[in-house]
Amino acid sequence: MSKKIHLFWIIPFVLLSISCNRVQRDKSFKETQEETSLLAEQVKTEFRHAWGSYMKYAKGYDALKPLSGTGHNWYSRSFVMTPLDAFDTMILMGLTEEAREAKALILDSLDFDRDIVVQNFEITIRMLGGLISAYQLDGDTAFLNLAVDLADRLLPVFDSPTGMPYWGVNLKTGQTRGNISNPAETGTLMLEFGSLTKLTGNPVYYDKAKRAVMELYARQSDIGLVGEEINVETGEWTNSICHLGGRIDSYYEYLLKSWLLFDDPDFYSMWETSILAIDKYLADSTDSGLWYGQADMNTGERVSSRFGALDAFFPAVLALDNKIDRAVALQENCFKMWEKWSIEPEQIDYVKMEVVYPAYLLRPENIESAFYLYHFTHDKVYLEMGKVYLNSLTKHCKTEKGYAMLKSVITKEKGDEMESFFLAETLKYLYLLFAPSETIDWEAMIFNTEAHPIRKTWK
Ligand code: DMJ
Repeated sequence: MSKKIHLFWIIPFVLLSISCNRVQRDKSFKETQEETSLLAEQVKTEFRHAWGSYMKYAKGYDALKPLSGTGHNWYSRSFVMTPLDAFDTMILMGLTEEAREAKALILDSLDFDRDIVVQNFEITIRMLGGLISAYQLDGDTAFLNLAVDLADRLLPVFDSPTGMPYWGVNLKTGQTRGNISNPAETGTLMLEFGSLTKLTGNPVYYDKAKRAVMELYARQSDIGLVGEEINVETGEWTNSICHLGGRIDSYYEYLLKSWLLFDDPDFYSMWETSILAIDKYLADSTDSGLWYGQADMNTGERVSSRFGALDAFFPAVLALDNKIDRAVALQENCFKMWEKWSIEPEQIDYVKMEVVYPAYLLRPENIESAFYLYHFTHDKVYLEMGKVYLNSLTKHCKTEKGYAMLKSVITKEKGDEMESFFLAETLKYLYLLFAPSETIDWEAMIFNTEAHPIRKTWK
């Protein structure tokens, strides 16, 4: 009897509290949704400000100089790098008019028949990647034709004795330049060249880019690490420090992503052995949590506790490989690195928590990792991080004529540069963090290292 009375009172109470919780959850979900859509709109507004400034002060140039209000080209003629890098962000943001402007600039002025030596890596990730994603999103075969023309002109870079690419090539003559390269410049070509093979049926692009990766991987040390610099003619390492920062970073990123995009098991086995060595020798569990430092590729001995804005891509890669706990732990520190100076420096010493190199170049990686982690965990902490990133950018980098890099995150002095990746990556990832999850079809696409989405359905 007493049990019955008990249940009589308890059950309605439980039901009531369940329904109250649901109401609260629904309400807070709705509030979050309303807030995130406002934030997504705000990012679009900032994007329009940056793009509008480019169109006003630097139309037709590679990049905007946001303090002087002028344009800047990488080489003797423009490759309209900003419009090409920004085009797919406009499509994802639904900015139809801006996308029309960018498309006209690209198709009216881009041709690669130029007597200019270009850097293979940057041209591949920004332009070849940009053209492939533009073709897949927009459907205009003019983008694909440009991509094929560009890739054919870049192909001579692979004609080294080892098959690892030279630093650069003359787009008209095919003359190559620069025998000292690094893992990032050697191993970050697969998504772009491989996709072109899938889209054209011509195997040459996939085969050459894959051989370059395999040759590099074959030269990793006995303990499974790579160095920072390699001679592509002799195959000898000229610098033996291993880390996750610039010159190595996207080599690791592409081992995993090439597996995910092409289902080619060779890439997964290279990634699997590499991540074991990374976690054994680079990972550093300190009092302040998880970091990844620098080690000698042959001995595994730690050589420094440096980490920076570029290394901050790694939580995204860990999350993509379903290593969520490590990704969460590392992202916590990436965010600390951002918060401590109200915006992240290029490099810090994570043991002393001191700045090593104070610039902020409008880089995306910290934001990119928060975006991946929000997708995989749905933890609102990443939306909170997103708000901080957005506030820091508008507070410290926004100018009347665009967005400017910082020469120092300590003094907040601005520099006259707005890299095209600010529109390709930084604002794209920030927007996608707040945008509805359906904006991206995670099953069907992979972002290249410049945040150009590549669809694996090959249409
Ligand atoms: C971009 O060009 C790419 O993300 C590259 O992998 C690293 N550097 C910049 C952004 O920081």
